[in-house]
Amino acid sequence: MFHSASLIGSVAVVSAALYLAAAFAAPAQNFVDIKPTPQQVEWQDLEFGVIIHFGPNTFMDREWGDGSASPQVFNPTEFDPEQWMRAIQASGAKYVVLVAKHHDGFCLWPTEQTNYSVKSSPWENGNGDVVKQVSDAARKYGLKFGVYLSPWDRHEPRYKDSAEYDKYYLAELSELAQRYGELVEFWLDGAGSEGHVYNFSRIIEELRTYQPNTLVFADTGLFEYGDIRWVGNEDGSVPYENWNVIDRHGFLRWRPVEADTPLRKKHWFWHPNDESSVKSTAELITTYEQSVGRGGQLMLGLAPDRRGLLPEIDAKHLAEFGAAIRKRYAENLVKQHVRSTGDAEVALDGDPDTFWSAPSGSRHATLEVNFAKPVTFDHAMIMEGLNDGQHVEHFRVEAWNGKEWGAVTEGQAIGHKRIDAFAPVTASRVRLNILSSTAQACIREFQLFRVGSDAK
Ligand code: FUL
Repeated sequence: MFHSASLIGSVAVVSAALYLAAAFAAPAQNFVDIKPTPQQVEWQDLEFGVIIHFGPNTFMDREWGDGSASPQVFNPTEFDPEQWMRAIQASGAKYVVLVAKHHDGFCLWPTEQTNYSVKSSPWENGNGDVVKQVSDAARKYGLKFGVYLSPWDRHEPRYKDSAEYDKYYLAELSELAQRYGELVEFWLDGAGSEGHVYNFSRIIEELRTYQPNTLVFADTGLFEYGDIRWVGNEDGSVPYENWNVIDRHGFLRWRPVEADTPLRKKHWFWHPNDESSVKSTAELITTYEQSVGRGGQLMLGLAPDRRGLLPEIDAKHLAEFGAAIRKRYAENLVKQHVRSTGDAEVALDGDPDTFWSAPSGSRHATLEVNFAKPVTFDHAMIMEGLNDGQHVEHFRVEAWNGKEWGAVTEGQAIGHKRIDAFAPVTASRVRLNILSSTAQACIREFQLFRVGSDAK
């Protein structure tokens, strides 16, 4: 009988190697395979939210409190979050994130984890709960609610000990996750945390226990497996072609971008004599078009004052901004097109809940719109259906000049919403030319507008 110890040995080595290769091989991934969760789809449809900063800093003319402020300073005299919500609703925002604890460590709810909270303040004799009142007011006005809980804590002595602080932070988060109803977003802020180690996997697991649908916002460097990513600046602007899928260490993940910026330039908290820094309607429209209009989410920072009210001027600017956006995109010229029997009609009906799919398996497609009389337009708004992933990689809007198609605007990513501005064009045939897509394109809406003289 032929027997070779060395042959048996080599077979064993080869099988072990194959076993290890199979066990450790990462699944092959491609951009086109990555899809959003239902929660992300719903969240991206919200488009615009606000983040509210209010606390001891408001009373001390500070942006970053060092944690030494006495709780006695927190004493709003006319606290009325419903007044905030009326202004927020008028702006067109769909959700509210409240800073429940900023870097100074002061908690706006009566937490059981520390006395450094509203419990120790004179406001409502220490019996008030800002988080409760704000969440109730938001829901009353049809706005979704979320929280920001600063990891960096300049007051809490346990901050020095990572493991002890993790327990403290986890306990705070559990209270927020269990007491205030459904949270749409949890904002993890990386400021001040350089060099500190947190067990975010554990912390987020705890959050998910109580809030399976909450989306976690974080800088990709702070928490790798967040659901939403920070745009990378505080200008409220997406400065790049916006792809929803990003790569973290070779793993692709759907992680849409949120672009945050304060209503008052550079200030997240309220400061006295700062009215001139409230952004104008024109500035806010630019911000909107550079965030929502680039497939991102706009997160506008609001700051109630020492009365506990949104200053009248801030409320006025919010209302004017909301009205200006509604007016600007009220008259979709595509609605005047000559209808056909084609299935593309659903992308031209003004209804983002219906969508057109390019022919199955196609990598290139066109969507044409015909008008009985020429129309003049200077803005195009396109929405890509993202449920199956972000597919469009190169597109043009083109107009027919009687002889040939000419480019009106051109780009790469479309994503949730893309708004392009250009010099006025007059034409009776216009098309969306999808030059390249990784799988068949899905278009929810193709709209055209004549915005007028302030078109960029
Ligand atoms: C930053 C913070 O340091 C600011 O104070 C503010 O809260 C902003 C929204 O995030 O990282």
